[in-house]
Amino acid sequence: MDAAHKKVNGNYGKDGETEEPGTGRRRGSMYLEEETNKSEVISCIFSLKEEVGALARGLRLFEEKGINLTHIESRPSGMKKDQHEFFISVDSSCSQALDELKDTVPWFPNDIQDLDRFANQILSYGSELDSDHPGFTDPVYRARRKEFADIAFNYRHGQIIPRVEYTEDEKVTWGTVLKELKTLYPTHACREHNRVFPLLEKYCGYRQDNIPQLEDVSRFLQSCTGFRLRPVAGLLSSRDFLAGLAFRVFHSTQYIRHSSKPTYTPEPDICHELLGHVPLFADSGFAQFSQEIGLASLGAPDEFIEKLATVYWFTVEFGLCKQGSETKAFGAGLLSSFGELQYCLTDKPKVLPFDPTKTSSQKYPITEYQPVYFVAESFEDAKEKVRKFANTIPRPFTVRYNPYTQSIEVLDNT
Ligand code: HBI
Ligand code: NLE
Ligand code: FE
Repeated sequence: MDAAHKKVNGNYGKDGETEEPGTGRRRGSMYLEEETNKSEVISCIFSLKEEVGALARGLRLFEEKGINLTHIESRPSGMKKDQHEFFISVDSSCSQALDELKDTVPWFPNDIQDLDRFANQILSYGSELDSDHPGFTDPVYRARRKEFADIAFNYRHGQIIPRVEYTEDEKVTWGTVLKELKTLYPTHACREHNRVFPLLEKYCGYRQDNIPQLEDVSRFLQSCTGFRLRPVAGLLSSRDFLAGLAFRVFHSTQYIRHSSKPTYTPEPDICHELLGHVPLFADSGFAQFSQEIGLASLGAPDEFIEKLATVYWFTVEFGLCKQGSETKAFGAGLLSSFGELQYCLTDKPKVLPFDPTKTSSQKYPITEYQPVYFVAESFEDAKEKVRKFANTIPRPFTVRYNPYTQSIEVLDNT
């Protein structure tokens, strides 16, 4: 074995624990990781689901690109029982072709269980707070955040979401946020939010003196639209976060904002998730719209992920919609913030019609009220527009969610 080969093998084991192998049923499934070395041999690893013909189909991709393989070996995947990992070397003259193949399609989850792989990919470790966070200097708050982060890190698909006993301090914070927002909902929230909210009070323990449990809320959502919650330690990348929506899975934080600032936080927290997001995910039109963004994101190139994240921002987070002759709020960031919910329907911000081609390139601040909002005609209309927009994303396949198997079906366009 040459030195280069050893080097790659060294990474092989390490990366096997943290990286994202694909499933090999299609182009988008192949995850390639490359190593170059002095002797001009290029090596990489990819993984395939164990099924008849998987390797033959995988190797055909190399053939199509005219890539000459000089070495191949395999081992069972340490991460997934039904997968094998393949270590290959190619001629250095094939480096560009290999880059093209790697760029073809980023990895994305195929089955709902694949979402377990996102758990420890939190942007800047979940329990670490930025130094300007009000809880940064509070050791009690920091320790508490660590407890929540551990629940999320250990969670696996299909498990019951662990119940949390919230402290008196935390309940007071929740009560304050809920009380203030409830005075605005009748006039400022969209009709879907106002329709669902009483059901959450009736079935899920939404009360001023009680912070609802994610498990109860998740079950309720599943009975409404099939959406479910999964606990998450902090911010996921846009790509990971949006992929969850394709499976009707919403990654939800479980901790609450610091008590010193109940009316505003730049981070998602349980108030934001339960008061802002959950009521809308119980609406079938909105659920379909959200899943559509998620499906559009699967395997999309980075620049489109950014565009879809922006579309998400101006709809699911900060969207306005027409209802009769009025404009109402449906974005969760509005519905969980007393100040911004009031502000968004005044004449101070600029309001533009929702149009994904334009909306997707609008710049926005994340720690202050939005200077620009977009208003949708309806969830149905917004969904159609996102679907058309998704068709402009360069992908060599189309995707469809199969709710019976809870997996993504890929239709090859090539
Ligand atoms: N991660 N946990 C979590 N919660 C969010 O609301 C969230 C996220 N990552 C990205 C994100 N939201 C959006 O701003 C878009 O990038 C999708
Ligand atoms: N600013 C919102 C709030 O205070 O509830 C949270 C927004 C999270 C994206
Ligand atoms: Fe949110």
